[in-house]
Amino acid sequence: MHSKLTSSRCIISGTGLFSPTETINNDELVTAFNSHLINQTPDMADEERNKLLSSSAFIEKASGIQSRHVVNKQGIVDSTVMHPVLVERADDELSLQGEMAVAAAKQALKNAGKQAADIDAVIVACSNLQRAYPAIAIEVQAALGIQGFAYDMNVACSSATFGISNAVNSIVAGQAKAVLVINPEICSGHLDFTDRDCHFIFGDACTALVVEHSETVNKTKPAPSFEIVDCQLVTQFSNNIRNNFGFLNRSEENSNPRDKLFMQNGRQVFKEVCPMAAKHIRSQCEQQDLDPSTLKRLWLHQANLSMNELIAKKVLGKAASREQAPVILDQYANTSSAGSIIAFHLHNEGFEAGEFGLICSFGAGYSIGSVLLKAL
Ligand code: CO8
Repeated sequence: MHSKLTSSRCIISGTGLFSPTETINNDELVTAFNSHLINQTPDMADEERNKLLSSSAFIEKASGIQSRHVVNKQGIVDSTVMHPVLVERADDELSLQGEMAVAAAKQALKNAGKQAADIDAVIVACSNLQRAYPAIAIEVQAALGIQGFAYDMNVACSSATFGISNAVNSIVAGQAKAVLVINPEICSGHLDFTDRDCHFIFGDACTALVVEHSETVNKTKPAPSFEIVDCQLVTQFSNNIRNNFGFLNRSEENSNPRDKLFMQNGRQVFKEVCPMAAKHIRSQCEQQDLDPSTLKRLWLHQANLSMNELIAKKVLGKAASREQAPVILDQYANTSSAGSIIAFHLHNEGFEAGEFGLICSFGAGYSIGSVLLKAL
């Protein structure tokens, strides 16, 4: 049982990031894509085929992405394979997703000045879970030696912000004093590297945050503290980002293998999600009596550079500098729910006490989650 805490202020007290060591730049990815296309279309006239080739120039212009971290490079850049190649692990070994989660979580614990014994809940929140059960979160809980409870959850790109909101609710409800929210995203596993429209979009990474009660924060920890002032969540059904992978696939006869991987109508997503996200943030600020132009930093979901520039401009009322709206998608690509947290982890410096910043994720569902933070 927990001792009674006197108020219910929740703090992000430390963050962690695990980046796989292997990276693929646009040229390497495009070479693999184009070689695969040439191998698949031996009878096509060059003139016809040239129209179907991918290009680094397009990728950087359309998305802002230059490179991405991946859990396995060799399989992805081999034009005869075109997907990550992984070795299946025995049930008594730590899973790959568990391994990424443990690495990011250890860093977050260190930055928060916490031990495993100080944590009483683990939430693994991400777009793609490696297995149905037992929960990756429970495996991570055991690997770290944490007591209490753990569960997995999935709200696609908004998994981290919805996870933070759940952590706050658990703390306010008295179920937990300190929660680890972990986002192990292996997006390369669910990406069709032979589809020109999306082969460049994603990368792999894992982030972790310690969310805890204000009264338990370690005063000598290395990381800055941010109070969670408000979490706002919204969802609105859309088929524009969809993945039909699921446990009934085996039973569904003649189903299409392509839609068991990531699919999107990117243009439509862009058009619909940008105004939704900007309106969402502005209305959250209004409810908090906060002028959105005074937000010191916007840690936005990292899917597309133009999308972020547009949203930041609509929120702040003028074009945002890289300092105001940090960009990490150039080096990480879209890491789904980890993206906004990577931006927060790498760019949370320079705050005076009382200044505000905001984490906002947006993506499949559609789902939007925004977390208003005040520097302490
Ligand atoms: N190389 C060269 N040309 C290309 C390529 C390529 N690789 N791809 C497309 N083209 C061509 C097209 O054929 C088209 O040609 P034409 O004009 O002749 O028809 C032209 O380039 C323009 O194509 P688009 O209109 O598709 O290009 P856009 O400018 O719209 O850019 C983007 C495409 C980058 C996809 C852009 O639309 C975008 O980023 N949209 C937003 C996407 C987004 O935010 N999605 C969120 C999804 S993430 C999420 O929610 C998490 C899901 C779970 C993750 C699962 C892990 C896998």
